[in-house]
Amino acid sequence: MVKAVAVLNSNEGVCGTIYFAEEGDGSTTVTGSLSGLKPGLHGFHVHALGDTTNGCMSTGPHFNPAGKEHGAPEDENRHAGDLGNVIVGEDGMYYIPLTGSNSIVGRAVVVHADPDDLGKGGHELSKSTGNAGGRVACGVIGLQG
Ligand SMILES: [Cu+2]
Ligand SMILES: [Zn+2]
Repeated sequence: MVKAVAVLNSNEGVCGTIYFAEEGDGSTTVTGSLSGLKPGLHGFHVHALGDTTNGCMSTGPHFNPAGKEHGAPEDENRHAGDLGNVIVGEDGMYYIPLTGSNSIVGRAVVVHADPDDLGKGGHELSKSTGNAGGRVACGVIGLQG
């Protein structure tokens, strides 16, 4: 099993720790906790760059090695980094590798102010970002022993 972790911080009082564990079948379990978020759904993505020199703004767009449109985690046409929405207290399983050429290690996990419409909201940003609003907290994904 390969494990990774991201410690999320923000200037807005949101913080948390997200754990990734890749199993032998290639699925990755995402667990962890976030505090300081307003109740409801919040867009939750892996962004392409592990660069937080300008806070969450410098983490780039959604991680998208296959050049697809934004979508839901269960969609065929989706960014690899599309993890949907985080509901505080709920853990999920995804296909996001921690090894190989499409590894998310060294990239950033970002939580947003608003719900991700999963590409179906009809907004001009739906097909690129899910119109999930501001980037309220983020953290670089690093390997964990
Ligand atoms: Cu995002
Ligand atoms: Zn996306």
